[in-house]
Amino acid sequence: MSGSYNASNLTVLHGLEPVRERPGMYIGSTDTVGLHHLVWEIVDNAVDEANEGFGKNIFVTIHDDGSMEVQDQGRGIPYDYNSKEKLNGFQIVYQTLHGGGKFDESNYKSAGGLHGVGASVTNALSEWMEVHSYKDGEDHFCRFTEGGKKSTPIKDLGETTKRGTSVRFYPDKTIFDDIIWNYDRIASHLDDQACLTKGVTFHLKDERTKRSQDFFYENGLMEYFSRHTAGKELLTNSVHIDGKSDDGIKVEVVFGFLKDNYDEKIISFANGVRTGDGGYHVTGFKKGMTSCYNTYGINHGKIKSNDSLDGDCLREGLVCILSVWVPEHLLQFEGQTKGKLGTKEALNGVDNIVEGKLSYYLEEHAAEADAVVEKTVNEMKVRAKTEDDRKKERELLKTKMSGFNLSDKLTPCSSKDYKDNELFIVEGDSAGGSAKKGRNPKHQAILPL
Ligand code: 0RA
Repeated sequence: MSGSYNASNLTVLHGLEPVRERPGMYIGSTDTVGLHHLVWEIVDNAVDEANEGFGKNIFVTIHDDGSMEVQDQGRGIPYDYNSKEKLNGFQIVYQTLHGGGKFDESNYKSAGGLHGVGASVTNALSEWMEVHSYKDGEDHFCRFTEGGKKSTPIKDLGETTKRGTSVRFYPDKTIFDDIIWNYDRIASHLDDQACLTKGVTFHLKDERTKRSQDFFYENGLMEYFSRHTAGKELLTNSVHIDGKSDDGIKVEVVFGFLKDNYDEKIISFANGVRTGDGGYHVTGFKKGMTSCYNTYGINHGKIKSNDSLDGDCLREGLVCILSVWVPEHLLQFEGQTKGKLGTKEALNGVDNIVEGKLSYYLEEHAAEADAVVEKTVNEMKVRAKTEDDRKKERELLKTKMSGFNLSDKLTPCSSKDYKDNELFIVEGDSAGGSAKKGRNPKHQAILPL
């Protein structure tokens, strides 16, 4: 495929240069984590296309030569010339920064890359990239080289029965520490994506080892929940809530409580990205949930009207999968690794949806609600007990400590006339020894560290 074009046909663009100058700003790092971001960006485009209802399969292949391929069954990239942008479709998607993967700006874009900057970042950090658009029965092809700087003219490769887009790239060795794909990392990412994109199968194939795996969730988060709790005894059935806030934030959450378990496990996502550090959506969920169990507890006489359930105690044994899709103009990630949702609107958005639906659910499932309230009240008693013990222990230590010396290493001076006294802090015991010899014992104290 290479070699059949000549230099006079090459398009030179400077648009991607900033990505090569500061890769960290776009993919976080140039270590193995950053390397894999190149794949997430390409997978995002395929997922976006599937989320819009185009394509039920996404194929991810790690090739023998170290290149990576992602193929979808969507509408195919429109390769024709876009007179407004003065670029063809391949150029817009793969050579334009912040141009995103779509011309028809979809409202809820996957943001697997750090800033959801799009597939052009992958191109910018690749030695080469080859793209096929299978559209209207025809195969159109383009190859980029030198970090997306050069591209062949679009080639019509004739008829095809395929449909969708295929992207294959080889990362730039001068940018990345090592080009070593990690099968497990990719598998786990695709597993997450599959649960968030129900009905779509992600096929992973590793040509190096012949290992392969499919990821598919018919019921999305609910199935993810049941797989995560498999073999564990549940205190309640799982609760499934979904809805859309006034700001257009789509919320889906599945949660339940494990029996005899005191961990809190909240797995959260925002626009398909795992938010390992939580954020406003998680806070909103906690707020809504605590409020509903409190209202239930008070209305049903399980807790006194001026008492309330402690959120931490309530969440012991909780397993929760929370996913939100924030419209692009509100989407914001925070923190060093962008693992935290910074969209403030998500707090009230999630809270309102959870409160609205969970309050009904609890009234209709009183036995389950009672079990959770009872578990929480018990846990609060246990904690109060330890709190009492702690208080007692502190009092005890306080009395023991009276008459306590700052340090047994301190060599005090004899005078109690503080304003004439000096304290010498010296490094090490031997320095302390010398200082002791040369000091004025009346006014000079020595403390070796
Ligand atoms: C712009 C418009 C249309 C599809 C796409 C972009 C598109 C981009 C990518 C990138 C990877 N896979 C993709 N699949 C589709 C819609 C074109 C139409 O309406 O036919």
